[in-house]
Amino acid sequence: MKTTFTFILAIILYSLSYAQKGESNIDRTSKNESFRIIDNSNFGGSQNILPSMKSSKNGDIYKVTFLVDVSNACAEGNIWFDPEKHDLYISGTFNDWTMPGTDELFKLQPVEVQTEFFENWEGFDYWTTDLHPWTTYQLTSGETWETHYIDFPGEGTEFAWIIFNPFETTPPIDDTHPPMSGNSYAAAMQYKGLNDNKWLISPKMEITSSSILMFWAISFSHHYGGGERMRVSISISGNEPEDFILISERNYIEVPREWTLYTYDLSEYANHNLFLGFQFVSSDGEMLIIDDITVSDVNFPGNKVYYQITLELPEGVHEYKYYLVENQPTWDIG
Ligand SMILES: [Ca+2]
Ligand SMILES: [Ca+2]
Repeated sequence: MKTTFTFILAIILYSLSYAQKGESNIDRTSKNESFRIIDNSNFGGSQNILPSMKSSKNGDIYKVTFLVDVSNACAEGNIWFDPEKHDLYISGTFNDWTMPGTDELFKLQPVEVQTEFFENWEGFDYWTTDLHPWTTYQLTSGETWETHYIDFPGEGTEFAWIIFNPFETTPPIDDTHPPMSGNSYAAAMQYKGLNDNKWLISPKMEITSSSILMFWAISFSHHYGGGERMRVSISISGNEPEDFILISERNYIEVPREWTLYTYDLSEYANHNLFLGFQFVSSDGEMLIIDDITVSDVNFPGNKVYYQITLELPEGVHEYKYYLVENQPTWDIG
């Protein structure tokens, strides 16, 4: 009876998509507190309650898991969901709209959800050298070399890393130096001295046993000898250069003139909060370019708050809503 269940999901998803539009999720006639949704997502998706469901069938009963991201959920009365103070209940047609807070069977539990860290540098202003929430450090000082055959904003000035757009140089060089994705990439340029040392350090993320780091890098040119030199490091303490441990091979990698994929298994750092460090260490180079940095299966503690409940439901149409409960049951349903 798969088709019937599809119908159930359609109803359920309809209910959720209604919630995602930022409208009130419940009648305002009683003392109800429900979630209305405010779009305030700053990482990944575009809604701040992200519904996700898994189900399996056992006889006539479907086991349905409801998973919600309540990181930025706000209840009526402008009450922001606070995991320290509030509980989360589900109520609906399947429990005759039981008063939230009266039956522990319908209480959602907090869970950790793995997601992917991804940076393609498309969310930054072109030519900015402020890469927040990434951190940059410049351990050398002095102006960068100018490039003979192109001009671009900020060329020749002193900076650590820059968001470089090859479509907007004069002349454009997107044909010879295209990004791995989109319009831009992060780049470090050699300063007017030898043995450069410029760091690009990621936001913090919690590593799991299946986390893998992948990124693409390329040398701008080989005018000055070998490929640009890079070191890849991690820190499980702070995000200052001295906190980092080298994970790339030898003392440095020489990056080819073609886009090259680098992959590092991070599983040995599972359950640690970790920063990634990309270090430009060319001796007398030109420009190192990085794009599309991915870390699979990470947690973002303190950033995302997920709650989950699994219910056994018969075939049929079920409508439901989520309710915030503080201290005592939220409302009488008469
Ligand atoms: Ca120039
Ligand atoms: Ca890009």
